[in-house]
Amino acid sequence: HHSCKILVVGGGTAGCTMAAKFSNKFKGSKDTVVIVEPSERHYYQPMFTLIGGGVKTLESSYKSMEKVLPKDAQWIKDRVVKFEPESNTVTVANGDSIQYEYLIVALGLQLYWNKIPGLSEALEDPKVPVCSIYGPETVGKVFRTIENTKSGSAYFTFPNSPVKCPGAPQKIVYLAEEYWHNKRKLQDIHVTYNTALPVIFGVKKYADALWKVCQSRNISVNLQTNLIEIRTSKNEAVFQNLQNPDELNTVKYSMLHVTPPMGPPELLKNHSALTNEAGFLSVDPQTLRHDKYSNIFGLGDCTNTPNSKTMAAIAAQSKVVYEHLSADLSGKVSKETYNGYASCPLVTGYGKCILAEFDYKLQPTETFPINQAKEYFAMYLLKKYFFPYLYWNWMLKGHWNGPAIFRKYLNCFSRKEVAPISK
Ligand code: FAD
Ligand code: UQ1
Repeated sequence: HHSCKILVVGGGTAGCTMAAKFSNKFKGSKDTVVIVEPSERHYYQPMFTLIGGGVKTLESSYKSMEKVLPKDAQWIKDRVVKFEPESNTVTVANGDSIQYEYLIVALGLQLYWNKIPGLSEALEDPKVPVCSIYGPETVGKVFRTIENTKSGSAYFTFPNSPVKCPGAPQKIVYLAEEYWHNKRKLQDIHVTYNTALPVIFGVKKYADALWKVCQSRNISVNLQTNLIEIRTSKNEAVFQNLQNPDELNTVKYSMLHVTPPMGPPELLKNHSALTNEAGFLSVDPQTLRHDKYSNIFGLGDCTNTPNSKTMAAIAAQSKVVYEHLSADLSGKVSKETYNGYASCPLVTGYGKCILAEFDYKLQPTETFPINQAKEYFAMYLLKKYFFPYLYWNWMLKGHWNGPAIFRKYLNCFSRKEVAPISK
């Protein structure tokens, strides 16, 4: 039986960042901050896109969990199996219970591979040209599959569910297309992006730019088209027209890149007092405090807030949770609010990137004094070199709250409309 002041559940992006912020605050007292996290490895998931494109290695995407979790926090290497918010207790798999004063829930999203019949078997079979950048255990097959594709129809999917980094399913389309272009294979390969969404991207400014990218490169885009089955032995994929659900369309693929359905972790779905109907943790979208239990906060991919589920969002959210929880501890009230900021570096090729930044209202909230809907080499360099550095060295150590503080100053140099900074 343990007890602590602040219990952090999940040691991924959001959990590790929060644990670092509070360990920095309470230096040296090991039972103040406790983290429960079962994994041996901590992955920088944005790297998976570039691994799929053959630009980076899997080894460059992770570090051992022990090295990244803050030294001044206690790590319990186990998984939570039960929440008892009425008695401020959680239970872990080995049966131990942990009592807390404050709980931070950062469980991320779960990938539901099994929701698509045929998918898991197809991914595991090295001879089948079906792959996915979404899992650490699946991403290694992606670039090999792209290299081995010499003709036929290549399909890329976006599922009918919330997705982390909703730009990633199409970034891999652009990398694969450019790879085949450079290898002079494109006359024999037709590239199609089938998305369950009614739009190519949620923010109009960037959607307009992405439509132009697809048109100029002959990439077919089908909206409201949802993958529901894979028939591995025949290289067939079945898509459903979401506007007319009776209409099924079977296609033959020479390559299939799947973004799997995602949702809240099973564990949260079993605790309806903590979640909304879909199973996401119910928090106030401005303060990230739980709707019902005032000593619980949540951030990252597991919450019901309607921002785009990205690391960039977590950077901004982490400051808000930190300020509110710290204010509680000292009997004060914080006015800090989260405006839904999220960012998505939309890699459109080897050396090109549209850096989308926006808020809850889906208004562009750009950091740099240029039109970020354009493709830039500099943004690609940020994605490839700077963001990973920022992540491991600043964010996971509790020192990165997103680019909001730069936005105001950098935009002094432009005449661009700037959305107000949440303060
Ligand atoms: P995670 O980091 O997924 O962490 C959840 C943690 O909870 C895990 O460590 C897990 O082991 C742990 N856990 C699960 N169950 C339990 C349990 N029962 N008990 C205890 N712990 C548990 N974001 C960007 O900003 N820019 C990008 O370019 C970008 N690209 C991406 C590309 C891809 C292919 C992917 C997959 C993601 C990308 N993202 C990007 C999104 C980003 O990686 C996520 O939004 C972010 O990592 C989510 O952080 P999190 O802490 O909420 O969840
Ligand atoms: C960001 O802050 C961040 O978190 C570390 C990312 O995750 C990898 C991002 O992809 C982006 C784009 C940001 C936003 C940062 C700037 C400088 C625009």
